[in-house]
Amino acid sequence: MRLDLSVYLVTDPDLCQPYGLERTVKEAVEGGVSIVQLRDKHASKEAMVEQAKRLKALLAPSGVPLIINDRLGVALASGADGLHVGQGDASVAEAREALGPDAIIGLSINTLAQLNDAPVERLDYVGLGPVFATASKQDHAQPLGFAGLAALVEASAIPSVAIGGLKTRHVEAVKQSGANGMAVISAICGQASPRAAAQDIAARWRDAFVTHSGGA
Ligand code: TZP
Ligand code: MG
Repeated sequence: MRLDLSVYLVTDPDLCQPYGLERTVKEAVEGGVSIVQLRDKHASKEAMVEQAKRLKALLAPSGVPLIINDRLGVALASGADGLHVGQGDASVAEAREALGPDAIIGLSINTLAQLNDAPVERLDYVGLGPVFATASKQDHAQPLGFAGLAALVEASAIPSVAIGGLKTRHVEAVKQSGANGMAVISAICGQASPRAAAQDIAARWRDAFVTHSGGA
């Protein structure tokens, strides 16, 4: 299965409240989200495994992969398609060993040094950010801006997805940076219509004209 990072939905249990997690994800996928990450900093392992199984079942007909944030044990127990880890989380080597060669594994990157240290041979993609400051992540690193994003995209040997404060109006600039996709929480979660928001991002991504020669 080809990895499509173009419209990458990261969920947040609070921000997805208005419609609930499952309806938000269902509508967002109908709108054109290409990959979903279940992110929950506070749920117990058991609750997150159950949530992941429900999302996995909901996503199955669409073929959209489900990625688990941080928790290798949850990814293993739920049959999710992969894991996304941050700099301080489970090691990529351990995750690859446990999840096997077909799992989708991503790593968050904020600096060139982190990118240079990344075990890219064990990774499928890197998440580059935050592009902008955002209220959706408490402890986020220094924002990169589009110039910083483009420099990291250029330096990355593997596909990348931009994240952090990105809204529908940023789609063209993100695509122009050479990134393979745009990851969002609040531009979809909590919007009046998650379906319409996802549709808008997906259509703009598809139609955006860019002058770069293409990312990894
Ligand atoms: N990692 C870096 S920024 C961020 C994460 C999980 C939050 C992105 O949320 P939003 O609402 O799209 O800014
Ligand atoms: Mg993390």
